[in-house]
Amino acid sequence: VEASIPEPQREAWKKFSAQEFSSKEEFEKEVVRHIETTLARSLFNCDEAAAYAGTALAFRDRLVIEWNKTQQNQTFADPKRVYYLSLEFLMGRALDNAMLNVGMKDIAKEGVSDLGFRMEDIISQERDAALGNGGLGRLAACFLDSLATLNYPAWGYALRYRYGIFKQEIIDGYQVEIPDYWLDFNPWEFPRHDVTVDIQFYGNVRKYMDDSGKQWSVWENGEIVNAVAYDAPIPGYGTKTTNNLRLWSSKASHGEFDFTKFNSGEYEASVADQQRAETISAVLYPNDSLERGKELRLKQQYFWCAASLSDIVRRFKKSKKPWSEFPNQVAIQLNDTHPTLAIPELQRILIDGEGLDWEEAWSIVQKTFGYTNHTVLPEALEKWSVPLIQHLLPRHLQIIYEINARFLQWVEKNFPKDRDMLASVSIIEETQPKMVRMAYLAVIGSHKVNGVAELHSDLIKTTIFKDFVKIYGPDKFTNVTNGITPRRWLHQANPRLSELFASKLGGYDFLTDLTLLHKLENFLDDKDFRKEFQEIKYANKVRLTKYIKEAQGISVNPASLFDIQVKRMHEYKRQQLNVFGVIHRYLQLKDMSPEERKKVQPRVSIFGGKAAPGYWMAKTVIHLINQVSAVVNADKDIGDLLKVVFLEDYNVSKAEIIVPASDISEHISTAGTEASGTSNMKFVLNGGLVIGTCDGANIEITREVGEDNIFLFGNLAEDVEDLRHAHFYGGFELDPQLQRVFDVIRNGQFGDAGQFSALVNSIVEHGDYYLVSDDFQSYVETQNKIDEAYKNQEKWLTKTITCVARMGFFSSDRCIEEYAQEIWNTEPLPPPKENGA
Ligand code: GLS
Repeated sequence: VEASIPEPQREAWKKFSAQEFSSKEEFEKEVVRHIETTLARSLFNCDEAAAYAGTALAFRDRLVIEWNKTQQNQTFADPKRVYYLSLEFLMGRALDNAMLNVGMKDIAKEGVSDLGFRMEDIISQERDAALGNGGLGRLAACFLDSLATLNYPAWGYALRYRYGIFKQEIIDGYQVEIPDYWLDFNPWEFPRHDVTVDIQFYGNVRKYMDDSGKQWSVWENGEIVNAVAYDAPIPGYGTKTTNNLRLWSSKASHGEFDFTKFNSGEYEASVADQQRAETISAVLYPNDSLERGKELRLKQQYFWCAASLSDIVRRFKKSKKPWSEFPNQVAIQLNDTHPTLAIPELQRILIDGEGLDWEEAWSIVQKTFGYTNHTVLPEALEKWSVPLIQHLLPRHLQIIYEINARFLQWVEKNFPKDRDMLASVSIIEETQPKMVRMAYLAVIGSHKVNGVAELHSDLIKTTIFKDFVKIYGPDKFTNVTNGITPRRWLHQANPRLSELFASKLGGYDFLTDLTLLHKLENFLDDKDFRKEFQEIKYANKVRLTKYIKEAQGISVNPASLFDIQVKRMHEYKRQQLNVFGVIHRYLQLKDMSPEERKKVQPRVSIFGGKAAPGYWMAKTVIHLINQVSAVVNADKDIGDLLKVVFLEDYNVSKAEIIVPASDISEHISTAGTEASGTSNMKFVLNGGLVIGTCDGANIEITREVGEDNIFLFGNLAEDVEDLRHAHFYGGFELDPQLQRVFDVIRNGQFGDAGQFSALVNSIVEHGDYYLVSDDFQSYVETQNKIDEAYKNQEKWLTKTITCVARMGFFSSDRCIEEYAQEIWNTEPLPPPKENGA
């Protein structure tokens, strides 16, 4: 029974119900109250950290009030809800976003100034919520912003990692990983100790028949771990809708420790269970596009899926609707295969718990789930060993086998002549040990499968899911090209540019309809606009210049061309191609006469990104970049003509400084490997141009901005296989310019050559899988074209403004509308009009 206040007493509640601050004075009052009472500090010991805390708590109160109203409204209306299951949400900082989304930043800025602080200092006190690795996790964060902004009733579900992605330090040129304990002070979360779910692992399955002759399976004798909910409010922009991100934390089911053991003096053993349980949600696995098959990771996945589904099912059951209504009330999106266990888990709940028969349950499951694929890289496709699943989740393994058996029977019936097909589409891979192919299970258990950019969505249909297209037909597969939220990636990261656009377009409507930016093309000849646009870019470069000096101690000239590549370190993303290009540039500069050097366009090459701790080759590339940086930056001969910077610990809040400062950004993956990429969109939206391969969303960016406004180079996806083949069988001829780069590396010009031999050999001896040698020449030529183009600043400016004007398509609002229509079949639920409003 739900607790509820009786009617006569409700008047008192209404009278005293919490109110939002609406003026500067009320805001200040809230900040001071929180500093004095919540934090027990005073004006005599209020530092920037305390001022941040007070400000954050004042805004948190506001969000909670709206959060409560949103949830109440949704409970009454009981619309179809969207649940976005993602193991990663790379949220970054929340305060600035909250202030801008509720539209109170200006008031707050004046308020904190009255209290003796500067807003920038306060904002920079906040630690990033870094519960993700890279693009996949940041996409999930952008989607939450769009879902709330567009008033969709939607929840995110993830894990409350005690440690987010590690902090990166560079020591002697090497990456060192430092744990990120981010929960010291987190004003944005609400523990919901009343929302605790029992999660079972291990145990056995018992079958029995009830009096009516019905067969049941019971999963029993397992180990129980508790999942405790922690909620974070997600405010929409320009709307009162405030959605929920629910993070699960693991806890031992018997409380702090085992009393029996404690009482018999076994103190260590008494807490061991507790620690083992808490380990489940302790740490985010730091791999991007790479799976490692560790038992703890599988435990995380099940723990999170089971807790989330139990929550979703409980909410559905409150409505007392029949089970057949479940898919009309619930849409669950699987962000990659990480939550695939939700499929057998829902089937288990429906048949073992609710007594539905298999067919009825399975039809509900398939209608409920949608699956987004984010990569075709073989090393990222998840497979779990059958013995491991058998041990950890015995009932789920039975269900997976049953799903597979019924699916294969159906395939056999419909494609009787195609024997190879059965083995190739089976969920079970017949290796030693047998493996469960999670992507196949996700395809079979969902009603729609989508890729994240056009090329990628085409590729999945012709490669990894080819046979499934034959089986289900092409309509099950669709594309939703990724997008980014203009609130964070324009308005928040680049406030001056946003303001300039608002002044020209008559307000900030473009922040919720990014296609309105097309009207900026009307101002291409407006001298004031152009001047202001250019000044803002320069100011952003100055801001980054200061940051580079502060963080890395390197002085760069903001008038140089800023060439930026920031993203996870990965061989397929080819930071090695970039750094080889930098070495080539350096060698050319060294060859030049002083006269020739005068004609050179000065450039700063900026890198940033984390390597997975176990990814040795990616770490080697980081090391090489840092060695090159040390040599080049110290070369007096070269001066400002070339500087090389590796920015430590790239994350969301640093991206907000880096992205607005690019002239050129690099998106140079081997064609066919980068599913989409999303930073490409962010850089262009902020008035930078792109050098890129015909890969992922670069292709659609080209379609939108026009070929003249992007620097494309390199081989096409369709030629990659032949080129790889040729490396092995056609002999290998190295581009002479690249040969020279390798020679100087081998001569030890950038430190101990032995350190880099595996990197060089991966290209010259081991088949150059990522086609660095094939693309090197066109990469270098294209960089030269960029130098030339940059010299004509007026033309360059025209290109950048044109590009920004044509970025409307890449708003995550457009993505969410596509998901809502094509996959979820859901409608927005706008907040009710307030009394008198
Ligand atoms: C990724 C892809 O590698 C990116 O290209 C893509 O933009 C992102 C979001 O769809 O997903 N897949 C992955 O495993 N990590 C990613 O960033």
